[in-house]
Amino acid sequence: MYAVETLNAQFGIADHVTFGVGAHGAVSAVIQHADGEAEVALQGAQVLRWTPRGQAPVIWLSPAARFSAGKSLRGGVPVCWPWFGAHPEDASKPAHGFARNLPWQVVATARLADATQISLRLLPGAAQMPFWPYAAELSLQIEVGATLRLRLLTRNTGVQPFTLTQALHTYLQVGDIAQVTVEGLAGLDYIDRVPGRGDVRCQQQGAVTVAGEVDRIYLGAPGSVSVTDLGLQRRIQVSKQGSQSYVVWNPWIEKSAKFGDMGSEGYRQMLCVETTNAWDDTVTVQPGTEAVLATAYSVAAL
Ligand code: TA6
Repeated sequence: MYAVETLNAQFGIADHVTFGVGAHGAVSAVIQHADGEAEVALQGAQVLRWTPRGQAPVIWLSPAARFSAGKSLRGGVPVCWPWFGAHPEDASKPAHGFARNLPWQVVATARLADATQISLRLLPGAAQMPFWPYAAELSLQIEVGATLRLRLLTRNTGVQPFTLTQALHTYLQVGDIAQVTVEGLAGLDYIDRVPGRGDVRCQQQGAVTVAGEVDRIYLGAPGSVSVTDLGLQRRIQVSKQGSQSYVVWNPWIEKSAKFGDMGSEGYRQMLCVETTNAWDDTVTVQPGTEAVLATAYSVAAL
């Protein structure tokens, strides 16, 4: 499916963009810049890791992550599109849509002043028509440096509008989840998605902490949030555009064990803070127009 030699000939940039097969088994691009390094799997255009210079990795990839065609690796930044979570009408369809499970094409790479950039594209085809009967072009632009920037662009290339829910489903690496707080969501309503809680609507009191399974869709969340990690003595700043919701998720012990690909105690070293269009934060894309979901991550020592 991917010819690494051809990719390096066409899109490789010495010391900045190199294609190969990673330890996890996926064909990926290693993206380098003086201020940071990342790896992007071509299946799903999935950022697998990002490490700013002088920092511990910021994007978490499960130590048990192993590539298999058609399934995203556990961790990184899975692209959930054209729906977030279970399909609204048919639970037999893949959770979080199909974009993360399909091979994307590299369209460009570039050296910028403050980052190294790679752009990838997905054209949903006949195989998706039975359950997503629309014409669209999906592209993801990734910029790697001291900041990690992701820009997911959906263009409606058909003649009928469609409505999206979507997410950049980011797994952040933390020192110990017991010493982590998320600021910037206080006072917002959230939907509690933990099974058995009935999708009850709650209000966030103060900073978010995790001492059990957390699966929340925060609504009316226009701005940025920060993740304070006492274990790694750092603060991760998350900003976004094109979204009014965030998802905060940690599977905790029991669900991690059921997944089987979280690694032992993996749940202690990760927290998903996802930039989303989820729940009632949907996006309708008219023919000939485009919608952008963008997010950026930066880190500062405490
Ligand atoms: O974003 C949180 C969530 O929807 C959880 O409910 C859980 O399902 C998680 O995504 C991971 O989903 P996945 O299909 O990647 O195992």
